[in-house]
Amino acid sequence: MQQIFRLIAVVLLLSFATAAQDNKPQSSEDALKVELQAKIRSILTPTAQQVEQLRALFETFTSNLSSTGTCQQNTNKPVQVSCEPNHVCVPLTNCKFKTLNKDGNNIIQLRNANNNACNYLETCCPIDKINMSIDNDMGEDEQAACGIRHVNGVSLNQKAEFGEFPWMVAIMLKPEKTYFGGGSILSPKIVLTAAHKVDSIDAEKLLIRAGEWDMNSELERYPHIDRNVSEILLHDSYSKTTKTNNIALLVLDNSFSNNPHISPICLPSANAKFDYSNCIVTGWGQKTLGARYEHVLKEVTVPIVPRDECLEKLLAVRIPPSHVHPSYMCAGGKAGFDSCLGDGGAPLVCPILGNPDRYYQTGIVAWGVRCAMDNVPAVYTNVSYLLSWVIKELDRLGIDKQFYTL
Ligand SMILES: *[C@@H]1O[C@H](CO)[C@@H](O)[C@H](O)[C@H]1NC(C)=O
Ligand SMILES: *[C@@H]1O[C@H](CO)[C@@H](O)[C@H](O)[C@H]1NC(C)=O
Ligand SMILES: *[C@@H]1O[C@H](CO)[C@@H](O)[C@H](O)[C@H]1NC(C)=O
Ligand SMILES: CC(=O)N[C@H]1CO[C@H](CO)[C@@H](O)[C@@H]1O
Repeated sequence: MQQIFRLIAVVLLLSFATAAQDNKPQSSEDALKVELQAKIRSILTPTAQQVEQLRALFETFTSNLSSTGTCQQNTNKPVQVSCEPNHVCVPLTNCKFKTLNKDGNNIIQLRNANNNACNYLETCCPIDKINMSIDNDMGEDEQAACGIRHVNGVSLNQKAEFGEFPWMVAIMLKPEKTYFGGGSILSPKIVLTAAHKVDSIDAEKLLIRAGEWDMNSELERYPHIDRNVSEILLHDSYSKTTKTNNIALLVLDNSFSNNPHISPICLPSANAKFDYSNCIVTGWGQKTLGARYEHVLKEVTVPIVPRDECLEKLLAVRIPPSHVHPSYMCAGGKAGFDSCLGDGGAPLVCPILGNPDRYYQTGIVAWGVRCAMDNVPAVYTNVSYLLSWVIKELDRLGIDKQFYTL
């Protein structure tokens, strides 16, 4: 039945598109309605109850035909699909049934078994509760403080929630917009990433996407925002051959305006205290080596591993300590929980002691030995170690410290 509804929805929309093109007068529009209804009946020979459902669905789509026959259906909106009697799938924002929260919190429920007729970013909404014109106020208030995670209950399957890590950006390659690596926002115009991701590429080739969550969907509460890169700054002592001091800043051509789902991460102060046991790495990279890139942002909780212990564990898999420059640090090493290929440049953040909902960026995903192997930590750029360079550059660029300071 589900399939039939989808089919009808498509048929109806196509018909209206045709009607709109022809700019038919009222009379032929009415004729079209009658004809469509007759067609649907003849194709389906539905039961009385189904007729009622179809009528409701039909009314939903026909209600927005103006008297000139012009289709008012916003063609950028996803096709509405009936999910149960007198309900259609609409973006969560457009169903008055749900309470919405400006922060982007508590909005997304991951695939819900009772609601699996709709895309997981949509909801099965009673037809009389649909409001396609609910205001999409972006809440352009003050710039949000740094490092505030929008915690949203449990995260299933290591997936993050929409808007949960507002500093997270995807670095993409133009013109195809292919996912290339991760980064984090330090200020509306500055992105932090790993130097090895951007040491051989022109700034014009890069596109920075903030506020993204599901790469395959446009149904998120707030749209993602893309920015071009005007300059790539590699650490003064970065070595392309040995990859030491693996840190870079990207200067954007335009700022990310204030949005509830886009805000900076905090940089640690020189004597900052972290909770080392519950750090989080986020990215759209693979979960395990060979897996496909994730469409939905994933988060993995990893502990920081002290340097001595890390060198020992890496030596056990034949990585000599000399390969782990002091500008690197280690985290993770629990089978199945790791950053992986494609996460390069993505932030590793740790809760601030005494301030558990706020985070400092402690690391940048750099390299590892395969992925998610038991007892083999992954290697991250140590942000604290290279902090003086970052601050020096931010000061030179005239970036207000308030953006990235707790
Ligand atoms: C739909 O939402 C808009 C914006 O919030 C509101 O002004 C309007 O009254 C709503 N319409 C209905 C029918 O509730
Ligand atoms: C980025 O630059 C390209 C030209 O290279 C331009 O067409 C595009 O609109 C720019 N995008 C943004 C988001 O500024
Ligand atoms: C990172 O570098 C800082 C500053 O040199 C150092 O104090 C800290 O121990 C390093 N972190 C790790 C986990 O190695
Ligand atoms: C299904 C649908 O999009 N219905 C809309 C038709 O237009 C009115 C007002 O323009 C909206 O209130 C409906 O939600």
